[in-house]
Amino acid sequence: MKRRYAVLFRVLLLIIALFFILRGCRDAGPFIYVRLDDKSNQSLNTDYPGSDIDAIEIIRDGAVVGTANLVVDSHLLDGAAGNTNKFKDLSQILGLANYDTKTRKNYVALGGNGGYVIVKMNVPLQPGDIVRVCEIGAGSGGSAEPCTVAIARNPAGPFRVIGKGAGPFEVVVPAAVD
Ligand SMILES: [Ca+2]
Repeated sequence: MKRRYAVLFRVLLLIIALFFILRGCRDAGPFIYVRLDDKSNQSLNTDYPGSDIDAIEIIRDGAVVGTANLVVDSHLLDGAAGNTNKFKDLSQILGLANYDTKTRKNYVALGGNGGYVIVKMNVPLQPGDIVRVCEIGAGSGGSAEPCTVAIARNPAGPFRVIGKGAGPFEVVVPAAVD
């Protein structure tokens, strides 16, 4: 009987150890995924409903050192009921900002509250880095629509929200992100 308890105890210890090892693997490594969640509730009866994202850039020491290079997940909406979002080309969020003020193209519209996109950056984020979200604001012929910025080590998360803004805006990667 005692022996059986000893075996059970060891199995239990093994399970606990495995749990912590697997958890460590799941959430280790640098922050390299960025998630934008559309928080807008207006301008939803347009061809470009919600937050209009041209690019996500990483700025370090005053220079752009990285951009989004892969869309890993997204949920684009159509805005108001009966409306159609004509800017669903997700490739437009990749690379450097290239919004064309004449043709008013080269961005993706998230579609309003509930729309989101998750991208992988080509450079891991470091504390102190600036994440610049190039949202097409009033200054570029659109209207500024808010979205939140969250970062993660893995595409499935967990994601930590590090800021919110509308129009072109910047958030700093905090030193203590765990
Ligand atoms: Ca673009």
